[in-house]
Amino acid sequence: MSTSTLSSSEEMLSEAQRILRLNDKGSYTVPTHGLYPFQWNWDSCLTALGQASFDESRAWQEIESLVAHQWEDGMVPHIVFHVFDDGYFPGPAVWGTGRATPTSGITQPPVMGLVIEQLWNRGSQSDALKGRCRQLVNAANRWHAWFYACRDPQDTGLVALLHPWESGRDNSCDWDTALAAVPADHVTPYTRRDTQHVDSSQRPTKFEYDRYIALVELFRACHWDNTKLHDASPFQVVDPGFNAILIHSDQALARLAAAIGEVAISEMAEARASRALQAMDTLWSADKGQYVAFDRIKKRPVDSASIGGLLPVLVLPEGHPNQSQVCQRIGQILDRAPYGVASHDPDDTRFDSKRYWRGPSWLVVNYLLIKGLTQNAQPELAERIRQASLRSIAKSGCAEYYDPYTAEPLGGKTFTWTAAMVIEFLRDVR
Ligand code: 9WN
Repeated sequence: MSTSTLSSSEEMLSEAQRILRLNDKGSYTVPTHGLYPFQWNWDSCLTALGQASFDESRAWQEIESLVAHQWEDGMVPHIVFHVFDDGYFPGPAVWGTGRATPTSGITQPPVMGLVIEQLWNRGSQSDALKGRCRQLVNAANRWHAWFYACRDPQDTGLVALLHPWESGRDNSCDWDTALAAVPADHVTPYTRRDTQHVDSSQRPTKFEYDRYIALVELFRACHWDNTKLHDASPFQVVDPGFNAILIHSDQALARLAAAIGEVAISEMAEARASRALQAMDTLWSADKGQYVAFDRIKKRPVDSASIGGLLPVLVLPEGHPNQSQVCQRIGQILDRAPYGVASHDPDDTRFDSKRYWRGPSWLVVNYLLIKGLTQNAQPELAERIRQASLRSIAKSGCAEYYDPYTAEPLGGKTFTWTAAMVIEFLRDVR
């Protein structure tokens, strides 16, 4: 039923629950069968929001099964390869991280903090769950501390991404210039799997993939030593979207830790968040009227207006001078397309409404924008995004992403985190 019309909230909800169950492997959920046959970090955390609506314990378990593979240094990896499957490239042998259960060696947007706060606040708050919550609060705290220790060695207050996949917005135009400078002449020959599942016009190019793999091979040669990777990496980009998610999660962690009596963690999270929030304004571009990424290798701002530069709406405090421009930009992008917020500036010549993160609308991003806009007293704009997202679902089912002009379903189908977001978006109308 992935691409047929869903005409009512009830139908959407039942399709979303069907997909969460379809992709459930028992203790973790795959994003979709075939294209992504393992556990992905931010997918799983956001998936837990949907699972909580029908099975609270299973929702906590989804995050626990990820955190069970947290590295000793605190990093929570972006993929856990629970069961071997050769349908995905790059698999465990390419990563070569040497873990008992193989994992990738990079991370992903830290949404865990904001998700566990929601699970706790909305849940039964039983004694048993409090113990489980405490464990995840400690894990999130270690992970967030790891970011500032290993991805901000100059103590700027903001963390860098060392690989485009860490952003979760893999081939956003934001990474083009930094990625182009990554040497890729000696990449081991490989066969892509993604383009065997999805049309290549919707996926990154070979030029980009060569560089993705070159970075993995370089980090593997550094034995995945996070005390060395930042300085060794030819790709170091500070992304406003990623940093906003980290700050927002630290703010959530501070509240949640306080609520369950973890006072020291609450104070640490609060201190990290307020310091990073101050540093965020170094990424403001008056010219573009939004935040932009910063390339630490080239030592200059990145000339690219993507959705990443609008995600700071998640953390802008009331009365912040950039608040109205950020909200206005989000509204302008939404005015251009009826099916959700495009992931890139439609006026940029690189905009592509069908290719991965270079234009399509993603429900998880729409969700984060809605959260930010709601906090920023913009309920009408938030509601427009929610309705646009639901229109995509009604027309095209739970796809990985959508053409924002037509709602054409793109990428993988019967997609887990999209289904979870549907449940989230329907909470208000059920
Ligand atoms: C690489 C699973 C993941 C998402 C990312 C999305 C895509 C992987 C890929 O799929 O990335 O991590 O192979 O393209 O960009 O955000 O977590 O859904």
